[in-house]
Amino acid sequence: MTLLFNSDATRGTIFADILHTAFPDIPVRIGADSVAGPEVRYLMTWTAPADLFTRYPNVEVIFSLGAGVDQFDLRSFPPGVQLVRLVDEDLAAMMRDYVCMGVLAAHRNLPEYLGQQRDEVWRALPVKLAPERRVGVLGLGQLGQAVLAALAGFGFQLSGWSRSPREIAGVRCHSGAEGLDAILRESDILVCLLPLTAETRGILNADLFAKLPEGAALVHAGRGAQLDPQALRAALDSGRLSGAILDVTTPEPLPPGDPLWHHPRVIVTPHIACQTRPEVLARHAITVLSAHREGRPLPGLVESGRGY
Ligand code: NDP
Ligand code: OXD
Repeated sequence: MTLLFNSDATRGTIFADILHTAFPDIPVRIGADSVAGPEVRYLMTWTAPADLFTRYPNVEVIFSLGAGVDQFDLRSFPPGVQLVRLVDEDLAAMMRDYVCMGVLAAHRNLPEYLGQQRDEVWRALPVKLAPERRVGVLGLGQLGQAVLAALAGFGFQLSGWSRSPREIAGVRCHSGAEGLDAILRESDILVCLLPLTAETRGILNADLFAKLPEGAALVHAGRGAQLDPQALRAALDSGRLSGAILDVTTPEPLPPGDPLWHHPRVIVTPHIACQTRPEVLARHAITVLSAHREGRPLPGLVESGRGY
């Protein structure tokens, strides 16, 4: 019946206190060494050891400590073990803020101006109004939709892309492999908020960059393995792309000396678009555990067939 919070004690203690008020009958243990594996029924973790299911043979629900679940090998999940990703309004709000910052930075030529500042160059570039700029968002899930709702307030022309068809007011929606070219054609600023799956690995590549309008910019907050960094550098150097704001890289941390650190039109942040606070993790766990007890579908349930 135990819930194992397999992460740091600082967050774990706050998490355990909040969870206890809702579920006093579920003991929370913090850290992998704090409990015998067979006692664990609920596991909250970011990392997924190779021996996950021999170590925790009685686990029923695994909670990812984030929205992404690409660290888990879904094919290894025994029948009946459910995986949930983090779904929460605070997470969506953090991503909304980050992507708006990135889109506005690209819209107002910040990558170029930062390069100019380093070179002590005082040179104005033409200014466009938001309605003259097209922003395309890859991924129309909890995060993509929150981002689009906020970007609408600036007046950008908006498009989105998902696996299955979606309808979002004020957004030109495209879907499936056949919809990808269409969104690329109409994205002066391309935002990537896709989960990492077999289909999306390496999707931000030379082929994709070639289909964007000349001088487009990239805001990437999905997963590092979706981006081909050499293709990005080539596209920036040839002028096909004007700038990139990257929150995720491969590997992470980006190693010292990696060319992306010093590219004049790249802004790198250390995977901080969203941070998972213990209060948010507890709120999410309470929602999921309530659903689990009542036999309802779990919020954020990952479908192994789709990989996210
Ligand atoms: P969701 O599962 O809610 O949404 C995923 C979206 O991507 C859906 O619209 C889905 O389509 C679409 N999608 C998936 N595969 C494909 C495909 N092959 N082709 C087209 N569309 C596809 O995820 P979230 O919005 O919660 O999170 C998205 C990702 O953001 C996470 O998986 C994680 O990698 C990243 N992330 C990064 C963070 C950071 O700090 N940088 C923080 C949090 C998340 P459909 O609607 O048809 O299902
Ligand atoms: C997440 C992340 O997936 O922070 O939540 O990347």
